[in-house]
Order: sequence, then structure tokens, then C-alpha cells
Amino acid sequence: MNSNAMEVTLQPAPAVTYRTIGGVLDFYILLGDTPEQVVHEFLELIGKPVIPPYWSLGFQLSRWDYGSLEEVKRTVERNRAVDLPYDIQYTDIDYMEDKKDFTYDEVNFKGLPQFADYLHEKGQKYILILDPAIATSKRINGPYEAYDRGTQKNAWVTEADGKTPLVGEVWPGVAVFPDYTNPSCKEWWIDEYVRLFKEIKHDALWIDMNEVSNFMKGSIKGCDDNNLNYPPFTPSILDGVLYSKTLCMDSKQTWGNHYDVHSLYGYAMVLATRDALERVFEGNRSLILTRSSFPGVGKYSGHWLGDNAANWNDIKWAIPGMLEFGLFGIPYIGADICGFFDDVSEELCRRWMQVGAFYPFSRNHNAQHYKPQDPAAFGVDSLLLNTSKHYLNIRYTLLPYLYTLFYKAHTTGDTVVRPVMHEFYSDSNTWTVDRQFLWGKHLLITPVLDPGVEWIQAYVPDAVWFDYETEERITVRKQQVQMYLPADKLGLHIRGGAILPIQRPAVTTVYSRRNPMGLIVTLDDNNRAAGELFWDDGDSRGILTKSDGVSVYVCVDMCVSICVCLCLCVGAQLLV
Ligand code: MIG
Repeated sequence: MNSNAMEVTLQPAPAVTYRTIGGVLDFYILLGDTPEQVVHEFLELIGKPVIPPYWSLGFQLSRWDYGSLEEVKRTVERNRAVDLPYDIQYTDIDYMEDKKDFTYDEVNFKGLPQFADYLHEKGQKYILILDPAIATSKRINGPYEAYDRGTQKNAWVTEADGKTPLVGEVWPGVAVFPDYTNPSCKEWWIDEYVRLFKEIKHDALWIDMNEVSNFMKGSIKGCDDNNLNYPPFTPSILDGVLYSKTLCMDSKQTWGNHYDVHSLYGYAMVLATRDALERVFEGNRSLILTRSSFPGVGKYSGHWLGDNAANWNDIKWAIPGMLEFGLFGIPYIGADICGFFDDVSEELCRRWMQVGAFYPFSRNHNAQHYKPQDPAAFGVDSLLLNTSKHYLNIRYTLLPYLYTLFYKAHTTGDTVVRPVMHEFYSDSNTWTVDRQFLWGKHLLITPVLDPGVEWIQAYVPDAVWFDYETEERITVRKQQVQMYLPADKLGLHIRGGAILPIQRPAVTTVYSRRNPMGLIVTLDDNNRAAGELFWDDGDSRGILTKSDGVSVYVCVDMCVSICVCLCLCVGAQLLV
């Protein structure tokens, strides 16, 4: 457990070479009988993941540079009009006045303070972005008070002298960097956030650029020649210098030299942001989505896989990326659906919407200047829109199951999106499966990740499996199969032995949570099935316990009979 720059080399022999250039050398060896047990132990050490609000399991739309609130609303309207299951709308840095945190563009985003009301009317939520870098320049019509107040509180990372704020350049132009490890900076951040919330209603925060990212090398003045900026050994890193695209390593923070705490910048920002959200939302959960992570950050925040691009390579890499962040204790994870950079083709976006419907964090996000890629942009009768709706409706049907998996992650450290090998570890064929993944134990997702194909090679692990859509039992097991997945299909299979809690879908989770619930029961080789349901109001901070009288956790494991189904349904309905 170490926050310094490091380089780890896997040797051909069963050995690793581990080189770190400072800090604490705490080694933990985690021994478990199964891969899931090792994850449990790791999360016991670093902190088990936060349970996200139920609504954050809904589908989400975002892009950089809608350019105006009208354009945001046009996007919302066209996706509402086609009844897309869709809970959350974002705005990126272009909502701000000159990209300055805690401001909004009063011309192009006039009316932004009430935008959340407009979304809430239809059961939707609004998330906005904040970056760390704070501009030193004035606002269009006067002082930039957030910067002035931060300066008064000595909130900024300083140069090596411990006094002069380090100046770099990011989106808002010439900027300083909050030192979130400094308690008075934290107070400043919370205070600014409370002010922002009073002005612009919203539901949660997306925090970006917190690696911490700087367009200058180190600072606008560069960095001094000393052994922090140029240590005797530099791990293999961008441009071969530690301060490339970030701060000088000899800059000072309360927790230490940037050299030692660089990797904790995002983590500290998350801690401050968590306190800020708690101040504003009090008893409610809200949500943080952070780009920079560190072991333990999953206790407070979700994460997305960063700036991918619209190509068939990145749709594939999203799966190992998600699986890894599950191991790291950040199960609220997903990649930008349809790709961030570049214009996406209909086919790639269609396949990406299908698999993205099964990312725990399911958001279609797009970069500046590329053509719109929200599902409705492809036309009301398009195959892309229809298949997106189809699989998002299945996602929403299964949300009680997904939410229960998050409850399990929060309380026990179980993974949510799970590698196939975690369930079938004694079958070495599963060790290399990286184009399929599971939700918990019971749902196998097999997407198409290549262009121009309708047949794909997939692995059927050693269990009874049923096709989710046709309910047919698969006749083979423990072997590779050719799966027929035409343009509008993704492979979805339920393992025998499952009792999955479900709910009739709707266009947002506010409405789906009012619908009848049910169960999908599949039998295993011994004609048995087991399942679990956790249910509460979906939004209160922490998790409600049974004694609050508003949550329930049911666990059934016996031979299936009508009686079992009934008692589970009754239990759930009492709460709805
Ligand atoms: O330098 O805020 O990863 O999701 O849209 C780019 C603009 C800054 C990077 C994030 C991306 C976001 C973009 N940001």
C-alpha cells in the first residue's frame, strides 16, 4: 500500500520486481480459497463499496459541449419522446461561465438553476461536473469570489516555499489547485459547494481532472532541478518526467510533498466532496463519480473508465476494465457508451448500447465536436433505438437484482460485475474469458464486440443455463459454442438455480419502483434455486436496516414451491 510513483514488472519466472520511489512500504498478502474471498479480504482492508442510490442504476446521457441549455433540453425531449428508459442527464464544463467552477453561463445556459425541476417533473435527475483547477482571472462582470475566498483561506497547493500558490493552466485558463488534504481547503470547498447548490439545484456530482491534471509541465514557471522533480530513478511514465501534465513534485500539500501524495489527489478530493454532499443532501445518498481513483475510493465514489474512443478496440477493453475495478472495490463502474472521442458508426453504437445496458454505471457520453450519439439521435424507427430500448427495459426489469448485488458488495465485498472465472475457477477455460461477464452469480452477458458479425464464439460455463429471452434451456455446457446474435441481439443467460427479483420496467426508476415486482426462478441440476432481495427506499444515506421498518433482506434457499414465491412477493409488496 503505497502512494508514490512505482513500477511493477511481472517476470517470466514466478516473480515480480516492485520498485517504488518513496513512502511507506506496507505489503499485504491476501490468501483466500476462492477469487471472491481474496476480493473480500482486500475490501476488508481498504473499505467496502458505497451503496449507490437506486436511481443511479438507471441509464444516463451526457456529452461535452451541448453548448446551450436548449440543446440539452432538445436531447432530453427527443429521448423522452421515444420512451427510452433514462434516469439521468448531465452537463459538462460548458455549462460554466468560461469553465469556472461554481459559476454558470447565464447566456447560453440561462435557466440552468431550474433545470433540475424540469427533470424531476418526469422522475429524472441532474448531475453536473466540477473540476479542481480554479481560475485566477476575474469573472465577466466582477470578481471571481470562489477564487478570492480560497486565496484568503490558503486553500491552494503551494510551490516548494510553502507559501506561493503553484500556478498552472487547465480549462479555465491560468489556475491554482486546491489542496484537498488541507482542512481549511476542505472547508472552502464545502462552503463553495453549498453556495453552488443554493443557486443550481442538482442531484449529484461528477468530478474530473483530479489526477491532478495540468496543461503545463509542473507549473507555468516549470519545475526546479532537484531530486524530487528529478529523482535518481524515474518509473516508466509519460514524457519520462514525473511532473508531465501535473504539478511539480516539490510542491507542497498538507499531507506532504506532491511527490509523495500525487496519487492521493483524487482520493482527497473525493473525501472533501463527500463531506460537501453530506452537508447539502443530509440524509440522502447522492452520488460521486470520480476520474482519479486510489484503493479505498470505492467506499465513497463510483468511477468511469475515462476517455475512450469510438472504435472496436475500446468496446472490448471496457470489459476487463470493469472487471478490474470490481476487484479494486469500485463496482459502480462503466465506460463511456458509444465512445468518447470520434464519430461513432451506427453499428458500433448499437452494439455498445447493447452491452452498455449491462454496465453497472450505464452512461452514453460523447466528446466536444462529435456528432450526437444519444439513442434517439439515430431516428425514431432505428434498429439502434429499438435494441437500446429493449435491453434497457431488461436492465430496468432486473434492477432489484442489480441493487441487491450492490447491497451485497456494500455489506460483504462481493463483486457485482463478476468475471466468469470467479464462479467457475476450477475450469481453466474460464480463466481467459474477457468478452463475457456475469452479474453476480446468475446472469451471463455475452455481447457482440466485432463489426459485421452475427455469429460469435462464446463460452458456456459448467452449469444449467436458460436463454433470458426465449426461456429455452441451453443443451451444452462447459464448452465453446457458436452463438447466433444478429444485429438486434446480445446473449443473455440465466444460470439454473437462480431466484432473481424483478420489477416491471418504466422510463425512470421513480416510476419503475411503483410497479409490481416478481421473480424469475430457474432450477439447477438438483431442482433447487436460491436468491436474495434487498429493498429499501433506495435513497437514504447508508442502508436502512430492518428495525427502521422500511427495508427488507430476504434470502431463500430451498426446493422451489409456490409457497416460496408467494412469501417473497408479499415481503416485497409490503414495502412498495
Ligand atoms: O480535458 O470536461 O474524462 O469525460 O467530458 C477533457 C470535459 C476534460 C475529460 C473527461 C471527459 C469530459 C472532459 N474532460
